[in-house]
Amino acid sequence: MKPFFTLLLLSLLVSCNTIDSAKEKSNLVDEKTVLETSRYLHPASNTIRFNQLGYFPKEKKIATITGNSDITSISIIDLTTGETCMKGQPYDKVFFPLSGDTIHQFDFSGFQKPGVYQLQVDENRYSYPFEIGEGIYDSALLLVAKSYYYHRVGTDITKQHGMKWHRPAGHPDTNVLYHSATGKKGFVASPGGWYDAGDFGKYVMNGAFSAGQLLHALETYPDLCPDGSLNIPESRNGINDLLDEIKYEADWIATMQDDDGGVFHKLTTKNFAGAIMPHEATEQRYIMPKSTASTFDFAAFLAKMARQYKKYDSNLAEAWLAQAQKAWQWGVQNPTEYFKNPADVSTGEYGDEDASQEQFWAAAELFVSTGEQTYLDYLSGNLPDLTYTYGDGWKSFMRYLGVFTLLDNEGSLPEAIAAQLKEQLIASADDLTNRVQTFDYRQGVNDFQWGSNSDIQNVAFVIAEAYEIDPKPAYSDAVFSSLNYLFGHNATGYSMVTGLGDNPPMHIHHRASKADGIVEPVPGFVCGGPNYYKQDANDVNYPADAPPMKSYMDVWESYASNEVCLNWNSPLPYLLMFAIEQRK
Ligand code: G3I
Ligand code: 9MR
Repeated sequence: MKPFFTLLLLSLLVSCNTIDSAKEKSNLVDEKTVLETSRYLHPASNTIRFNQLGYFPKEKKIATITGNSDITSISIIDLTTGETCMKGQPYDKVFFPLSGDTIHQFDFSGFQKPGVYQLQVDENRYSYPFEIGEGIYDSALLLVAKSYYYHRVGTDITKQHGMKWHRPAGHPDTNVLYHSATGKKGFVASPGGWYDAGDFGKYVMNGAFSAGQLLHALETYPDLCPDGSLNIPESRNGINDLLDEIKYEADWIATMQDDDGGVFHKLTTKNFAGAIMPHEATEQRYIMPKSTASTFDFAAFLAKMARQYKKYDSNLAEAWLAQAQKAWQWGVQNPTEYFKNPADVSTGEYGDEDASQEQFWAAAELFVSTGEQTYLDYLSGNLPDLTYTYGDGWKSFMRYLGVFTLLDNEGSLPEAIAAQLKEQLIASADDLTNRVQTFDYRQGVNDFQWGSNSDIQNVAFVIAEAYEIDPKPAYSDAVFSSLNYLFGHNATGYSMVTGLGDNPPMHIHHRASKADGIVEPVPGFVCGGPNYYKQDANDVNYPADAPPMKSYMDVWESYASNEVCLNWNSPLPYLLMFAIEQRK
């Protein structure tokens, strides 16, 4: 019975902590909230798939049970009493093309009583335990937002803030060499910021884009990661913790601008390091050439950041805004500086031969921050297409961010533009909601590319934004079912976030997690997810003829499906905040 009480205590701890209590919240971001897996009343089979974090009482609840054999009955067992509290029957068997599985589904939406349960399928198959309650996402939000702290470059991850994942500082980046392809010589300091992913590179495009998604969460839900909630070094400095964390990236990004206004694409070694700790990776790092896309992303992010930060430090906010305007001018004068790795460089390329989405985002943020006509003129003549294409992420999702910013400041827009943007956003959300309702596990993706988990979330992000304009229940259902996918209602049976759920990834492609000698990976990271194109150089033993949704392996070697990355985490705080606000 012991694990069982632990579970009860844990759920009490989670549900008793209200979102407005920053003090209590900070206690949640510690080891007690993660990797709590020894809590089954009956041994669980992971052939029963659902959201391993649980469900809000009134949410739609669908479990998917894989396997060919017929199922006659399914019950819900209350883990506090051991008693069966609901008995039902699944729908008829069907075949799921994306996963290649035959499945039954069980709809228990009608069951709304808060508590902790296991599903029992026929005589002796049991699910993982799951919770029904209003607090299911509270600690998850904090853990996921906190993950950026672990990416910090050039500072010790302390025991106080990093818990068992504390580690020495890596990469001071005080002596970074200009790569010869920049046309510049000598060393420069460009310290701080976040590591991009499982590798140690710092890439402006992805950093600025990810920080932009996080800032959008903060702008929309300013109270959900308040000061003191994340247990980071700046906690209790009077500034929202999520904003403090984003500033750590902004301070680095601001160093990446050349004197002429253009922005260097990335700061990396020439080749990826081995599986070593950050402080052991001491190869020379380089500033790589400028690019148009990075320059516009930089402009957008710093212009957005300036608005958020001005009430805390107006001088800094003004300096960022001036940098953003200078970057804009360079981008306009250099519209086709597309980045390609120099011949001696093989780190991530983040190549993008269409900077129009970055430019649109920059124009939107600059317009709202300055009110200047130039930016409105650009926007008016360049409204983007909002049809979602898989792979829309670091390369092109930022056009939506521009639209969200404009619609959040609708009053300063000409009416015709606001109307057109709304119409397009609703059309896009309708299309995406339809995809969610059609595909196997009710996720918005059927083409699983590198980082498919970010596609799953970005689809939901668009739908959640449309809900702000037109609160259709189908939209919120689609957001919830995307979260269900992410936390375990999917063909792999994994919750896709380290430290969350009963079956999270344990062997992510993340160098510190691989090299630190700690069994549990750094928590709060979303892994890339199924990738049908399986571009791993190494031998990864994907399941035989892995269908799209099963092209995932929880092994270090699979960087094409199991790496972690800034932009795969960055939609999640927003989605969890959306869900938390909808929980009643
Ligand atoms: O757009 C095409 C699509 O049309 C085609 O159907 C599909 C399958 O061939 O491929 C699509 O392009 C893929 C693209 O991602 C967008 O999904 C490329 O094949 C694929 O190679 C590319 O992967 C990128 C990967 O780097 C390799 O360059 C990922 O988007 C990108 O997120 C990832 O980023 C890396 C950084 O470079 C380094 N740091 C880690 C980070 C995460 O892995
Ligand atoms: O570890 C690298 C990862 O961060 C990148 O996203 C990925 C794709 O560019 O490449 C990984 O590095 C691998 C390299 O490309 C090929 N040899 C094996 C490396 C990982 O062990």
